[in-house]
Amino acid sequence: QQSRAQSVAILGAPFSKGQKRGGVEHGPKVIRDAGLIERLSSLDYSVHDFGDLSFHLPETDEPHMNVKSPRSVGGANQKLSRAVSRAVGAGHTVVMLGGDHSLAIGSVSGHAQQCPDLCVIWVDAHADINTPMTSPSGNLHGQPVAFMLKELQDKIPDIPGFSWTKPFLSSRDLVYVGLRDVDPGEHHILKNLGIQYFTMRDIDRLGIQRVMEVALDHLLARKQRPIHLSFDIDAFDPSLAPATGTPVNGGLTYREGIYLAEEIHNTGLLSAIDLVEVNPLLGANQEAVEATASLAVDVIASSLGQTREGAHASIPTEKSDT
Ligand code: EXY
Ligand code: MN
Ligand code: MN
Repeated sequence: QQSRAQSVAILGAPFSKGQKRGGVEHGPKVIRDAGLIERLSSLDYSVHDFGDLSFHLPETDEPHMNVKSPRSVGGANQKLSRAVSRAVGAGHTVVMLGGDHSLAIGSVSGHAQQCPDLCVIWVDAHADINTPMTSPSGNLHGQPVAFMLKELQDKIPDIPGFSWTKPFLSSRDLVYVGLRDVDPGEHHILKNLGIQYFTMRDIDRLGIQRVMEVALDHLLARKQRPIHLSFDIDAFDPSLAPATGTPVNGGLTYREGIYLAEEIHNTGLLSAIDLVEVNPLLGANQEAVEATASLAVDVIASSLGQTREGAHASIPTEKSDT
């Protein structure tokens, strides 16, 4: 049914300066420790683990207006953008392990350099679409989408560390799933730009099956195009993903999250995944951390073709068989 890319590139991005809580830079390690490489290898991919990027952080990084750690976030994303672009250009499906969600600026922009017609599915409790003006916190992990959208170009001031980037995504090529904590300024942007989004309430009403059908139709009906899945682990209910920095009650169930991932795989168009905001220092205990990391692995594996019905190696077709 679907054509599978032959190779997956794993890129670790141990970075936390898009928010205040330490520990999210250890996300790549705990996700690997939960068995990511083995799981993807067993799906028949050739897995290229490029290890972790090393980010050189400036010694001082004063806030610019309200924006915190702008040079650190800008510089890390510039480096990540180049790495993702290179990996996509080399023919890999890219799996970027965060780190906080500000990393999507680099990840999606690097992907877009190779695939200018890509679309984005943003799975998150939060919309991450504050501009530096609307942000209540100044944390850049609540703002990455604003830096991507062409329609918000005028709303983004010059910020130190960000001169390399310019907006590349149309708001109609973005869909959200899982929202339940949206700031007033973000809600205004979502409505004003007519962005397609599905809150947890929409999932309650329609079911995840219908939500994914409409979401994928919105992105793909006009044209088949590469998909960038930006998956924030806090989209899941905190009972399933406790080890994360900004948990919000009432999130995705395990089955909703896996169904979503399976449907994205079934398009045959997935080209890059971000898996972000796993913070091993925030779990109540080791068990909570391992559950969160294992959930991250399940989402990535399902997005890349792991099925609940099982699978077997392809059998040579016999001419007389129908
Ligand atoms: N909307 C809030 C802010 O902008 O500060 C919270 C953002 C949390 C972002 C998390 C990672 O998705
Ligand atoms: Mn997020
Ligand atoms: Mn979030």
